[in-house]
Amino acid sequence: MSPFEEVQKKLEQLKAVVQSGKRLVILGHDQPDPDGISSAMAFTELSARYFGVPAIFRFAGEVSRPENREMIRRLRIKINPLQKSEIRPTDRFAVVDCQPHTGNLRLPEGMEPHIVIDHHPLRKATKAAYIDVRPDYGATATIMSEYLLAAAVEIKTTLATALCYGISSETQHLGRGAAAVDARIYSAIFPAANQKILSQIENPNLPREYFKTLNRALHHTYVYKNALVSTLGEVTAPDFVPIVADLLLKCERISWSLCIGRYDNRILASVRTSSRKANAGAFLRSLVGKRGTAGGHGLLAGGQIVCQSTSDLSCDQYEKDLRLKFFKKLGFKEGAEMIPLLVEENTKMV
Ligand SMILES: [Mn+2]
Repeated sequence: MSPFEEVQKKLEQLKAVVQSGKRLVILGHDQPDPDGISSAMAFTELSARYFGVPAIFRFAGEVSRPENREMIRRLRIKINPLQKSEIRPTDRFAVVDCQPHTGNLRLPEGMEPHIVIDHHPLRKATKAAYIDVRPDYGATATIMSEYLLAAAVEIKTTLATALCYGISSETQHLGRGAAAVDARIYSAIFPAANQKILSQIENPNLPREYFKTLNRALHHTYVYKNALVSTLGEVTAPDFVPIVADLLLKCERISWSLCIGRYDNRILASVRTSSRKANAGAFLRSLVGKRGTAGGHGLLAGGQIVCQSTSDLSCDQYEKDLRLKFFKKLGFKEGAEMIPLLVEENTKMV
């Protein structure tokens, strides 16, 4: 019995949907990350080689994490937004590594995807002819790699390198949220990857703005018990928000971090936790409420609130509310004090 018997059945169902169109258009979430990018690349290959249907992938927003920029540069990956003019009536649409109507995916107006492949928990609003959502997988890149392996499509060096980085960055080297299947699939494709490029991607040069933002972050971080909040103000790239949230979670005795930044008339928020029982996605959605959107999974989440302008006073209020709600949900009592990360004496949060 083939280890991929289940996946082969899925391939048959997926084939019918892909082949009902003349071309497959694959879309990933905004501010594309390695998991989304490599998943889209894998699907493009699967569609062209196994289903015989040409495919393209498109992403909105920019790639700003230094590692991710290094990835698209070293592997020569082209990231472009979907233009209305390039859509054809015979296209089929697939969404990878996210789900529609979650606020981090720009779909053409009125468009519902035909295919959704993701590892975030299934959302009620998600509807498509083909849905493969596996929240027990650490990365969508693992799901897509499994399809390629089951279809016996050769995984060439560039794609293997992208998928390895997709899986490893999403799971912090097969730790965070990873399952046995992630390690198994990673091991299967790792020999085909370019290990030197993988290492270069993981250790990129960092722009000066990174250090400036970090400086600001450290000076605006407040701790209460096992939780901390960092407020960045305006950032020059949206990815600084999750970068800082990741970094500050490494602080000893901290198991929850929230980072807030402002970019393009939006408040961006990232939550990280090391608590295995937590559901960071639902947690951040409850913080943001009806004012914005948020999504994620157990240990990490991202969200946004659109403001008229980020210099708007209501923007300050939203940020204050987010910080207070975050601490309150984690047991903060009125009148207790939040302590700045960098100084010893108790100074009230501003
Ligand atoms: Mn992912």
